[in-house]
Amino acid sequence: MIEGHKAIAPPKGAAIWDIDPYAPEILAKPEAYYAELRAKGPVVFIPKYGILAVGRFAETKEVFSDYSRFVSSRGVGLDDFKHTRAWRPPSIILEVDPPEHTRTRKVMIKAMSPRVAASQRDMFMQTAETMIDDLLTRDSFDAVAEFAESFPTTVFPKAVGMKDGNPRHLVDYGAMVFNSLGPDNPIRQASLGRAPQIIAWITKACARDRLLKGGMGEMLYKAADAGEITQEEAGFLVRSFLSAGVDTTVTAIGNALYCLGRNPQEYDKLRAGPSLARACFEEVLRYTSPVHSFCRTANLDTQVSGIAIKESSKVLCVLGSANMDPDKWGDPENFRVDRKPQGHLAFGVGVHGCVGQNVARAEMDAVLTVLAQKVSRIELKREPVWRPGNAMHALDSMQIRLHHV
Ligand code: OVM
Repeated sequence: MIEGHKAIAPPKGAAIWDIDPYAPEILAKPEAYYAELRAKGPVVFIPKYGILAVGRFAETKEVFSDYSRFVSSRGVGLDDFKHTRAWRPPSIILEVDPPEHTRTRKVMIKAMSPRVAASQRDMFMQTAETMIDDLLTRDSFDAVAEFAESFPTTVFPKAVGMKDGNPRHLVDYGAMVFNSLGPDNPIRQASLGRAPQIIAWITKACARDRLLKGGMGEMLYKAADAGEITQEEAGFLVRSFLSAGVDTTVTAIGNALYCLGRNPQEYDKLRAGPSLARACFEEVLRYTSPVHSFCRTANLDTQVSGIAIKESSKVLCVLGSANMDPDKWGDPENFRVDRKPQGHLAFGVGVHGCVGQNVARAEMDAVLTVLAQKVSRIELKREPVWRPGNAMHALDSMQIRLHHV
């Protein structure tokens, strides 16, 4: 056992690569690691953890979407739930397989339908306007703490209908959930170290009596009233909102400001045609892959691109690398707001593909549309600093100035 999973032997024909994909310097600056991973072969063996890794577009998509061979129920991080106790009761949507997954997913699809996302649009727009108006008065500020974190932690609790939305706890809980997917390294330890207090707060916040009528949280309890899920399951699905809805959108906003600050000519294209906001977001997702990797576990002996994969193998699916594969994208290194990168893997793919993507897109659409209206230039005041995360590729700090139109 290494890190809560069964270490496998190198499969015949697989490249062996002595690297730690969870080393902080790689997580902070992953581009060279992505390129080398793709160059090594379709399936690569990593001795440090006794796992496999895929980073070419085709194999990453194959492993990530084939839920019958590559299951999520054994955990989507390095821990194999068949051999190790999960650090929290597993998610009843992320960490399950069909057919169980289908029932809970259906309830979540309804709670975050395009119609629900559209009904939040005015609130998202008003918040973006107020926030950006205020930031325009500042000489410079940290885009992570004062924009990327503030926007989702303001609008998301409202969309869910939380009576009390503690921004610090929401951000820290997201970090716990995503960093727990890696090995037992200092990154994971630092996040889980804050666990007991935050878990207690999160658990309380998921209860029905903490949720306002009309929010997405209450919709889950209504699905329970209708017999689609149990009341207890409704609470767990609210927990999924809070696990997956904050850190992801915080990261996406920071990464968007990074892309647009570094590529002023692309930002000018967005200003000239604010209807590019949606396309711009997809390109930010492809180019920065906020969720850079998730695992699957082989549930049987199988093979991928001619490489034999043994039952119990953990497969690290490097979404960030697949989204930079030149065989798929041609010129992946160029950030182009009008690329429209159909089929990028930043939201995953297949039955587990991000169920909140309508809400995420509505939030980003508001942020990018208001930026394009009010801001002529996003000036990076200092070299941005990335924050190593076991599953998330996020900024730690980025001093910027927003200029008036
Ligand atoms: C959940 C959950 C947690 C993290 C991520 C996620 C990307 C879901 O608790 O269901 O989806």
